[in-house]
Amino acid sequence: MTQVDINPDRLADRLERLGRIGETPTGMRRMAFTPADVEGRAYVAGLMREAGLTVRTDTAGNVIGRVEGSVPGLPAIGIGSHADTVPNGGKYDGALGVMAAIECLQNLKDRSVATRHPIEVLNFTNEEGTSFHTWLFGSSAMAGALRSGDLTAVDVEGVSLGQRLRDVGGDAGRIHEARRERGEFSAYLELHIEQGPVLHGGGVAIGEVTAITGRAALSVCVKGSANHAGTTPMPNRRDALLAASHVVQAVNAIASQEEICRVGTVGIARVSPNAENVIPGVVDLTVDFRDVELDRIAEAQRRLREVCRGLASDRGVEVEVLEHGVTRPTPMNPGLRRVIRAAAEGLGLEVAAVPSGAGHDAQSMAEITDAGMIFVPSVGGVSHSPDEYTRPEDCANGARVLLRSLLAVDAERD
Ligand code: HGY
Ligand code: MN
Ligand code: MN
Repeated sequence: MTQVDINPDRLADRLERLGRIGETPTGMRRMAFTPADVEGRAYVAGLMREAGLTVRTDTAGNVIGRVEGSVPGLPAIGIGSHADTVPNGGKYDGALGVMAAIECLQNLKDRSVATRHPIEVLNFTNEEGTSFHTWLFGSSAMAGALRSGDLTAVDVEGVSLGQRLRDVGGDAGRIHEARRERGEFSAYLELHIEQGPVLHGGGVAIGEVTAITGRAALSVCVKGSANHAGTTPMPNRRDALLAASHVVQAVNAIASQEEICRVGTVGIARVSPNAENVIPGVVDLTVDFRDVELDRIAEAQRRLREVCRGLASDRGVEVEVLEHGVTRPTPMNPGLRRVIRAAAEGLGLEVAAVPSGAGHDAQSMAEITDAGMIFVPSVGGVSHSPDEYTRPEDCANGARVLLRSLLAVDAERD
């Protein structure tokens, strides 16, 4: 078999070029459906074509590059990730998985190596869920796992996700056409930065992911009474932000003190009317609970609702808790974990089994095929920040393990 490797310099250069699309002084702002996202998609599609792939965009806006296999009728092997970022995010989250997947196919093409299976490189839409509470959007659509409200969710400008989809070549009216059936893929592999401290802290080169966390995404709306900050006596106030501050404390305590679930975060707080001389009338919060046990996520939600009921009666405010979606914890396929471990060891790289505290498109793909994930170290465990960094040699190691895993899966399956 022709010795196939990746080109580390080309991978690093292309990651850097993608990292300049949507780059701002405060970090990456290539959020889904923005002009930067559209530009990033065009760059990715061009590289897919250069790697000899036939490129299409499905009705969920997923950019899909495909090359046929040498054995007719085999299901595809999918590899990929996402190119959208969180606001003020980093250059590696998602981007590494997409760029490395293309790098693998570029090398197969350059060395005229044909795989038995068709290969599909997948760049999923709106993995981060920015603006719409709905994460893993494109991969959920592919897996037939969209939630009822996903397309009608509106952003702060009142524009629905369905309308934004048109900006990236999708079509909400035909979203069902993005669905792929079980059996269309033989396996899905995703390379991703760990986004946590384990690998870098332990000096370990590769992570083979054991399972991906579950998550509940909620919003809490606290309604009090807007009033004059100067003339309203303290006892007469229905201060929505004061009440909301107790919700923020409770979300933190549910995870850090009561240890009901592993982590709890309030990421967004919108105050209305948000004026320095007006007592806040309405506050909208987002709540993100995560754990590898679904019942602990459910218990965290129950506890939050209990706290909110207490606040409503004690502070004379209205509190509404809305669940946007619950994503189940997802174990990675044991056979693919073995393939990834063997690929890393075959390259002389130390490998550790690690859970994922972040969500990934692989957990959608696990609904319709066997899914496996490869992690590489995040320096200092930092992610979703402009300080997110993974060393070029670690990016190259990850891409090499992805390529070897892809070839192993191609050789041994079907
Ligand atoms: O939020 C997450 O875990 C992922 O980065 N979308
Ligand atoms: Mn990601
Ligand atoms: Mn992310």
